[in-house]
Amino acid sequence: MSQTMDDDWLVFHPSPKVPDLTLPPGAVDAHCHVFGPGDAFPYAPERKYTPCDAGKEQLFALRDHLGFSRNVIVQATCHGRDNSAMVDACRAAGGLARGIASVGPEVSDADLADMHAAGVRGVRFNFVKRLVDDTPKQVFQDIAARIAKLGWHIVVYFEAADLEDLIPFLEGLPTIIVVDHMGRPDVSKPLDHPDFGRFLDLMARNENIWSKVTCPERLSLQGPPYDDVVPFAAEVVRRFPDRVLWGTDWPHPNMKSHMPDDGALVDFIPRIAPTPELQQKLLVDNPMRLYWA
Ligand code: 0GY
Repeated sequence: MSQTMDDDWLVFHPSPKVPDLTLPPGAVDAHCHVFGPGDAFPYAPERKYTPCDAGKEQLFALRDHLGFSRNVIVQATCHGRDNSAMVDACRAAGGLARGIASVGPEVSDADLADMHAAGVRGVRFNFVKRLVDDTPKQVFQDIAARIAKLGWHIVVYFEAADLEDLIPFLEGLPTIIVVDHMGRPDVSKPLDHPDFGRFLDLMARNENIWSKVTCPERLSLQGPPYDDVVPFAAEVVRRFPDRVLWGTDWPHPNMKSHMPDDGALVDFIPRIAPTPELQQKLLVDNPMRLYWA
């Protein structure tokens, strides 16, 4: 497969605004990625998309431009289980980044220890069919048992329609679980729709389940300024202020409708976390507890 980016690939915003919101000192962008660059870190043969290059220097420049102090870099599926670009970025960040890896059953204990030393603190289990091939649950359960011993946690990415079937699996996992993008609610449905209720109930029942209140640009049907996503994210923050994380999702893989301005995304935060106390938990206290304690 060619390493040239897909024809319909949207490249990240070239000059995001400086946010109107002044982020609290020590704020963490807790969901972002690096892509390659492909010359140094080739994309995986099994990938479902080929992105533009978006390397660590560009990520760190964005961090500084927006006013963040730290990053949590999530392994992107275009790199498969080759975590080297993400690990390289974590090492280069000098303690200012943590990582989330994708691993298979073949990963050795020595590899896990190396990743831990670089700053990796979790693995991602991905159930989104357009991004990955199916992995048997037993494989995930075996990985979960191994990484639990390192004090790592599990990030899960799934579509809202798949949550019902996943609940027994999720409730059986032994670590903290962080759900990407609120489980991708259908924001055309009302806030009290049973589908979103299922997700809120899952969080209410399980104190080890956290949520990223991320990706209004991905969930919105209306587009900027993402008014239709506000009630969903605000509800999760209101009900679970000590178990929410926020991130840019830079460089925004697979966006088709538009490319968000990352500074405008930061300005979305006060709409879902309206007080300084909530912003401090969302942006500093929660990610620091989970990733840097
Ligand atoms: C996200 C969302 C997406 C992609 C990935 O690893 C990935 O490829 O996470 C998506 O396409 O929805 O969280 O970045």
